[in-house]
Formats: sequence, structure tokens, C-alpha cells
Amino acid sequence: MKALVIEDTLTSATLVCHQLRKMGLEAVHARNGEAGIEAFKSERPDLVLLDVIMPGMDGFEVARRIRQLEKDGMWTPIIFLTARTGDEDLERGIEVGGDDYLIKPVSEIVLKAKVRAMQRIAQMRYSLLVLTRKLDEANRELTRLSSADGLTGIANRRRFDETLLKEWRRCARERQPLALLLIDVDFFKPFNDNYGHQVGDECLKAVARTLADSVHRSSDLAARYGGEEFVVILPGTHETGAGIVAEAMRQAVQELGITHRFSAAAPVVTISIGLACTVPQAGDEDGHARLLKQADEALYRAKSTGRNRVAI
Ligand code: GH3
Ligand code: MG
Ligand code: MG
Ligand code: MG
Ligand code: MG
Repeated sequence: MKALVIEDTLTSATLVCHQLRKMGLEAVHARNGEAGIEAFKSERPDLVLLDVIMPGMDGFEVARRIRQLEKDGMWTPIIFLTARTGDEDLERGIEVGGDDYLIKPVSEIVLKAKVRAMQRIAQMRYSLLVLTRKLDEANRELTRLSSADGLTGIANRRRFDETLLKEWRRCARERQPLALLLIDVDFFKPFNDNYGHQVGDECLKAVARTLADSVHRSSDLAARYGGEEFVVILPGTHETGAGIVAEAMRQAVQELGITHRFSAAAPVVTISIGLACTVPQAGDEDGHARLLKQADEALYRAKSTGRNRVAI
């Protein structure tokens, strides 16, 4: 453990450094505030003993600057050394970031006790910091897991529901259109029945990846709606633009070239897409459910008119 003593009176500094060394601490001395700040940066002490009255920068200012220098979660205990005993000095010292104070001349027993107490607090703070970081990390992982689909890794239904509501409200505020694509794999039951569930799963993963790769704006979202159905949210996109995205998706899935000898639509796996688009109205809180229903009806039309197509 290293202590930095910032003190302009040499006799006082020598005495405190001597006492600290006797306690087994390493002691570094700086003769004024400016030198103290520099030493704080270069020595990275575990404890600062800080004189209040010094020519140039006084102890209060030094404490204030040290607190500014400390990065996120970092904390170095500061004990003021003062010949003054006024309550306002103590109050001000704590206010600018100090933790305790010692009255000069410093008693060896009191110094020892206060250094111990500060060590204990520093240790506790450090443990708390480590714990907080682990908790943050676990929380991030939990959020990721609870919003991702287990099979395909893209957004799940839950994330879709949340995002649709959020984007619906945002588009209403900003008077922007909102487009939805409801997507269903064509003849997927015969695919599963003939090639097996495992191959079916691999197919769903490839389709999901292709859909997710086909959206480019940060507010776009491709999600698994359930089973072999997917849904895409395109905020701020008009019908024409959404039609272009949908057609590109349809083509990209076909171009994956996943053999499907049991499809009546094509010799490869294909998708049908239902498109719906509207400008959400403020206060129309059920509008997003209606939009989804419209997309579903459009999907039905895509299916009934031959599949492997986009319908509006
Ligand atoms: P359509 O062109 O009309 O959509 O025909 P379809 O055969 O795709 O329609 P249907 O809804 O009857 O079939 C969906 C199939 O998707 C049924 C089920 O076996 C399969 N399926 C749903 N979820 C999964 C999954 O997680 N993994 C696999 N391998 N298959 C799934
Ligand atoms: Mg002094
Ligand atoms: Mg289906
Ligand atoms: Mg179906
Ligand atoms: Mg299907």
C-alpha cells in the first residue's frame, strides 16, 4: 500500500512519512499542491494525506482536482492534515471530496487507526465495484437471452411485440409510415416430413439469417414469430420501399437453393410474404394489431395465389 503525503511544511511531512513507513506503508512526499497532483497521476497512491494550507494551490483545491481525475468507480481515500480545527474547515474538506481529517501534530495512534479504517473502506468499495460490474454483465446477458429466439438466434416474439409497440408510438409521434412483413415458409410441413426435423431446423436457421441480413436500418427488426413464420418491422418505410425489401428477401431465400422436392412452388425452399403499411395515428393504441391482421390477410393472398411471392 502506497501513501502520498502532500504537505509544504517539511518537519510535519517527515514525521508523517516516518510514521507511515513504520506501519509498513510506502510513503511518497510532494511539497505543494501542483506537485501533489502530478505525483497522484504518476504514483497511483492508495491513500492521500493532504495538508490544507499551502502556498499556491490549497488542499481543498487539490482534493477537488483529485476527485475529477478519478475514473469511473475509482476512489482514493483522502485524509486532510490540518492545524485548524474549525468546523467549517471540516465541512468544506468533506464537501470537496475528502474523507476524514487529522489535526496536526499528528498522533501516531490516531494516524494508524484512521489509515486502517480507510483501508477497510477502500477494500469494501472495491468489492462492491467488482460485484456491480458482474451484475451489469449478467443483466446484459439476461436481456440478450430473453429477447433472442433459441433456435435461430434472431429476435423472438417477445422482442417483436415490444418493438412493434415502441415503433408504432414513435412513428405516430414523428408522422412516419410503418411497414410490416409477415413471412411464412412454403410447404414446410412436407419438407419436415420428408427430410426430417433436424434438416427442418437447419433450414429455419438459414432462412432466419437471410431475413436478418436483408434489413439494414438500425430500427428495422427481423424476428421469428413462431414455428416457420417470421415477421419484419420496417419503421419509416413506405409501401414501395417495403415491397422492394420484401421482394429482395423472397429472392434471397430462393437463392439459398435449399432443395425441396416436395414443394409445389419451386424445387427449392421458398417463402410467401404479406405486406401491410400505414401511418400510425396518435392515440390509436390498437392500430398495430390491425396492421398485423392486414399483413396476415396479405400473406393469405400470397399463399392462395401460388406462394413464393409478395402480396399487399
Ligand atoms: P404453407 O405453404 O401453406 O405454409 O404450408 P406449410 O406446410 O408450410 O404449412 P403448415 O403450417 O401446415 O406447416 C408448418 C410446419 O412447420 C409444421 C411443423 O412441422 C413445422 N415447424 C414449425 N416449427 C418448427 C421448428 O421449430 N422446427 C422444425 N423443424 N419444424 C417446424
Ligand atoms: Mg501547510
Ligand atoms: Mg405457417
Ligand atoms: Mg400454415
Ligand atoms: Mg408454411
